[in-house]
Amino acid sequence: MANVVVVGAQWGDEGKGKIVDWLSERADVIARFQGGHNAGHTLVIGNQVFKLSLLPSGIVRKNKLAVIGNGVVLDPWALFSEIEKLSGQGVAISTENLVIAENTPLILPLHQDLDRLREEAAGKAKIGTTGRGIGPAYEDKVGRRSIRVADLGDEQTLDDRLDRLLAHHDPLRQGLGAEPIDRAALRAQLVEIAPKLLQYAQPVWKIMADARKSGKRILFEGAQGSLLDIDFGTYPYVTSSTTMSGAAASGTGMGPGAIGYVLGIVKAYTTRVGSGPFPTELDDADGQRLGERGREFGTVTGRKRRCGWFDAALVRQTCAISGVHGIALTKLDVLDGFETLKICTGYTVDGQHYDYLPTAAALQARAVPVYEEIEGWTESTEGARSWADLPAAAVKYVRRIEELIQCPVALLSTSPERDDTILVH
Ligand code: 2SA
Ligand code: MG
Repeated sequence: MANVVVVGAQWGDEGKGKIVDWLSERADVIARFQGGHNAGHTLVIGNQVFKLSLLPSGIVRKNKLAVIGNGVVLDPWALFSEIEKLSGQGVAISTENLVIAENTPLILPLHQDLDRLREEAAGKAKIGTTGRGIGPAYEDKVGRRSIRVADLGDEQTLDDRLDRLLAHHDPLRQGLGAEPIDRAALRAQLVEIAPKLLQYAQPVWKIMADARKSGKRILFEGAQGSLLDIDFGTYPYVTSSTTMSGAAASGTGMGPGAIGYVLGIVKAYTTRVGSGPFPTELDDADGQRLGERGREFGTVTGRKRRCGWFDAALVRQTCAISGVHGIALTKLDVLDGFETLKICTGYTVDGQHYDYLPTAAALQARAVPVYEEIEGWTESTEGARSWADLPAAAVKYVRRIEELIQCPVALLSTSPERDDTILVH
């Protein structure tokens, strides 16, 4: 198996968790390279359900190395509460199976404050963030004032970093009507958590290089989705990291040649959480039905997801940008029983046809989807384990998606159970 990057090809919640878990059985190293605890991956293994936010999905398997790369923003308190929760479910986490890049920037309580304060102040223009402090933490990284994992090892460095950080945050908070930071309390919290966190800190780039040299198989686990990418997503209604496959290399400290195969995870319809454009969104009974049958609620925040028809134009676009070699199509069973299905093939904006979603917000707002109708099926596809188990109309739907997105379906997932996965090619 080549080193694989898994990315969500839509707005997240495509069902990456299950596929990553399926692949992690075949990998030695499983790495997160972007995002933070805004991700929500649900794994169903036998009768156990694991909900992960920050830790790579491979952590639930024995004899795998889970890696948190420098491209992630890390909330140490969220990390330890997740570790605790998992250990309560029988998953042992130690320095044997988890390493964290020393140069990973931290998410602090002040980032969560700012995230929340800004969203409140924005009113109707809010992004609809997960409130985890992701955006403010990345701003500080790029603004060169983050506290990074390694900084916790020396109190003088920590003090210097705090000076710089608070010089920026205190006035910002003041402008939003919040109290200045209690520096002593924050410092004490950091000093307290430092030894716990530092035991996991490693030069991850070196571990990755060694893993590669010794022929270990690496799985890069993307979080969120391509349309939430900071550059290529529906800006500004995006997350603050690069969610495209290219970030796997820079987010762990490897060259682009380390990536052998890019697997895009694609849901058989479309969902999005939070605000922003969504051309194929359905406000009717069909949308309601997709949400109910698909149990479309956020893993992290429990928010109801917006639902709509499959948008082939958008997926064609994200597959191109991430260099997707093949897709895993998930949740096909949610479409069981629809008489007719629609697939968006492009858009019309002011009478002009587009085979992609234009970048300008004003054009996006006026984009009217062009639909192709396709016959539905009445049979259940839930739990199908081979191509032959699928009704002909479902096969036709899948094949049409492949044609439209110009990318082959490599895996088909027909239920949250890991064994209900069909290997197509
Ligand atoms: P943020 O918090 O700054 O990253 O939010 C910015 C936008 O990115 C969206 N976003 C997500 N969308 C779907 N799923 C995400 N993760 C959780 C999950 C979500 C949950 O996988 O279930 O539990 O609600 C995720 N993370 C970020 C977010 O909705 C904003 O549109
Ligand atoms: Mg999710």
